[in-house]
This record gives sequence, C-alpha cells and structure tokens, in this order.
Amino acid sequence: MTLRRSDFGDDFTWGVASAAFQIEGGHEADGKRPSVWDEAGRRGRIRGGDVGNLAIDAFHRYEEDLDLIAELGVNANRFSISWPRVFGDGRGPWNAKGGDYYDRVIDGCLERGLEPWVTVHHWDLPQALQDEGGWTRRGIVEDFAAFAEEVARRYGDRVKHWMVFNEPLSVVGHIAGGIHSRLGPHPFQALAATHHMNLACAEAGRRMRRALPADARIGTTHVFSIQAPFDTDDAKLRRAQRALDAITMGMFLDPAAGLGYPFEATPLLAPMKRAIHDGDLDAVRFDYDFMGVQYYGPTPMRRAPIPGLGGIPLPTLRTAEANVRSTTGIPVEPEGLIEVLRRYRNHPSCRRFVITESGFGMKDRLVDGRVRDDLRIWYARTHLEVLRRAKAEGLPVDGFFQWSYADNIEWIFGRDGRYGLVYIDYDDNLRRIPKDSYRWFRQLLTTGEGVD
Ligand code: IFM
Repeated sequence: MTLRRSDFGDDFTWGVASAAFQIEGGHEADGKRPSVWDEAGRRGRIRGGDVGNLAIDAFHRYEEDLDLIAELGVNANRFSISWPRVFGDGRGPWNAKGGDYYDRVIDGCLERGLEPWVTVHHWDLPQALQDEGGWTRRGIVEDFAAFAEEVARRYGDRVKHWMVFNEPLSVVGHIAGGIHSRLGPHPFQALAATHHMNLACAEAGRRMRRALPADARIGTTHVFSIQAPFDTDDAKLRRAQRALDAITMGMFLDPAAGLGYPFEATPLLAPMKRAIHDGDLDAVRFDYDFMGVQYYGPTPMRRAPIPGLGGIPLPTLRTAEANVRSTTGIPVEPEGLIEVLRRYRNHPSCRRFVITESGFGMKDRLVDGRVRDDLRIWYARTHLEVLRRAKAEGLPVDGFFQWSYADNIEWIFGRDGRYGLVYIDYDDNLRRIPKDSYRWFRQLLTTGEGVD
C-alpha cells in the first residue's frame, strides 16, 4: 500500500538525527577540550583509531549538510551539543567560540525551515570529568545540571524542543563494559552511575524548565527495548523478560515518574541501593513533555540449554534467529515498534511519544557513483507502515527522526557501521553522495504521490 506523508497528519514532525561526536570533528577547534570518546579513539577503542578527530567534518561542512537535510523535505533536525566544546573540562566557563558553532547551526536550520531539536548530552562527557570518576561520582549531578541550564539559557530563544540525555542505557553499557575506564568492566559501578544519571536528568530538567520560555518542550530519549517473543506462555521466560525490562527501561522510566526503582523485578538491581540517599526518590522525579523512542529492533529471548541446569532464559541478541540484522548485530522486527508503544503507552513517564531514532546500519558500497541501499529502504518502509498503524490505533506518537542524515562514526565500530541516507566517501575528501534511500525519503516527503 502506498505510503504518504499525509498518512501521518499535518502536525507530524519529520526529522533526521545525529550526535556531536559522530559528525563534528574539529576535536581541538576553538578551545574544545577532549571528551571520553576522543580519548577512546586515542586509546584504540574505536575501530580505525582516532577517526572521531575529523568524523565527517560537520564542524566545517554544516552548511552543505543543512542544505542536504532541507532538500530531503524534513522539517526538523535533531543534533546534540558537545559538552567539552562549550563548557571546557566540564564546569565552564562558557566557551564563546565553541558555543558560536551551535548558534550557526541553529540559525542555519531556521533559515532553511528546519526546526532545531537539541539533545543536551549524547555521550561525549568531558574526559576531565571522567578522570574524576565520570557518572560514578555523585557530584556529576550538579556538573551536568549546570551545563544543561547554561545550554538552555544560550539557545532557548530559538530552540523549542529539547532532549535532556540520549539513551542512558547505552552509557550504562559503556561503563559496565569498561570502555572508558582504565580499570576495565564494572557492572556494579554502572548501577550507581544509573542512579546519578537519573538524578542528573531530573535536576537538569527542572533547571531547564526555569530557564526556558513556557512553550519549550522538554523530553529525553531511551532505548525502547522489547523482548521477543512479545507474548509467551512460558512462565520462566516471562519472568526473565520482566527482569530485563526492569534493567533496560524500568530503572529509568519508573523513578522519573515517582514509582521508585523496580527492585522487585530482579535481584540484579539490588547493588544500586547503596547509591540512593534520603530524599533521592523525590529528587529523581521529572515530568517529561514527551518521551523519545529509540527503536532499532527487539531483544530475542529464548531458553538456552545449559548442561545440568536445563533451559535458562537468556537474551540472545547476537545469535538470534533473525532474517536480517544490522551491522551492529541488531535483529530487525518492525512489529516490535508498535508492541513497545502499546506496552509503554500508559506509563506515567510517557505522555506522548516521538520516534527520535530509527535506522539501519549496513555495509554500503559505492558503485559507479551510486549506493543502492534497498535493504535500508525496506527497513524504513516496513517500520513506517507499522508506525502508520500505530497512529491509526490512537497511540500518541508525534514524530519520526531517521538515524542518520549521513554516515558517521558509529562509536566503537568507527566508520564500519554506516547508517546514513547520505554516503560519506572517506576516500574522497568526505564527499557527500545521496544514497537511493535519500531519494526514497525525498519522494515520500516532498511529493503527494508518496512511495510504493
Ligand atoms: O549511532 C547510534 C546513536 O548514537 C545512538 N543510538 C543508536 C545509533 C545506532 O547504533
């Protein structure tokens, strides 16, 4: 069935998304200080080494990029602010030259009819704060809130939509996996860090609310993981799914809504209790105007046969029986998108939804000047069809952001995980080459005919 922009209504937001470290480069420009991801590159934790130093050089080529984004037909551009570009080693003072870059990007968006949607923080913590313990140190709550408040004060005259933090669950993974720590993996510290991130987001949200005009909308984004099979009769599997829910979604959404932490769902969360002080369960509350849904695919669960123990229910991301998986290993299941919206629609942290990220990572190839990324088009089409059904069903979803407008640095995967609608030719001066998926989206968004 033909897919048309009008199927989603006139007030639906269409956008593309990106993050500072992944696109900007300019790692030492105009007084920018190192972030944990600059350091990760330097220490060889990113495939290709220091590739983030240049990334796709959006720092210098943002005008060209904004032109491409505007020509696509979207009406919004989601990007993040690099904490060490504007706030030095983490506590300011404001770096006016670094801050000017975002003034230029915001103004450039507005001149082209693109609404800037700003993520305050997308993982590029100042390395100097990491050296003091990063998110495991409780004092970071104040550091983050001060940074967020200043960002809101500087750009709040032009930016109406804000996301406080991108996918804290991923940062928990980085800490648990020891990506930024010289001490290696540390699952227990990751739980203290989770609580600090929750406190930091709530405090930042409150200060941003005070600093911003009344019509500003403050949301945040989370990995919306759903476990497949969505329905199961297997009681053990259901219990394991509930536990996984708690350590992926519940430990963020519940405390923000004043429900406390879901300790009853799994003993794995118990070590977090040590980090929770008197009064914290009030301090961790914040009423978000919208919830950013980052949905790439489900987490399949199955009973893994363990000798002597029988079948133990386990998440099976990498070994999942999925017909299609992205380069980062995520299985594809478009139905999971509507399932996850149904599951969380009555959660008090989720008043309205915006799909703040959706996209497909693959190894694109440039052949005779063209990138035929049919699989990405199929991914977009099937997910948008499901989203159209979600809207028709009355699920409160107000926007869709494609990750990402162009290929960029996919964290530890470096240049290998390409997610863009625009191909970046790393062998030819970072030339921007629209892929077939870019043309597909442009047809969907700029012609009444839509796409078949
Ligand atoms: O590239 C990332 C992004 O930074 C956060 N969400 C998932 C994307 C694809 O892996």
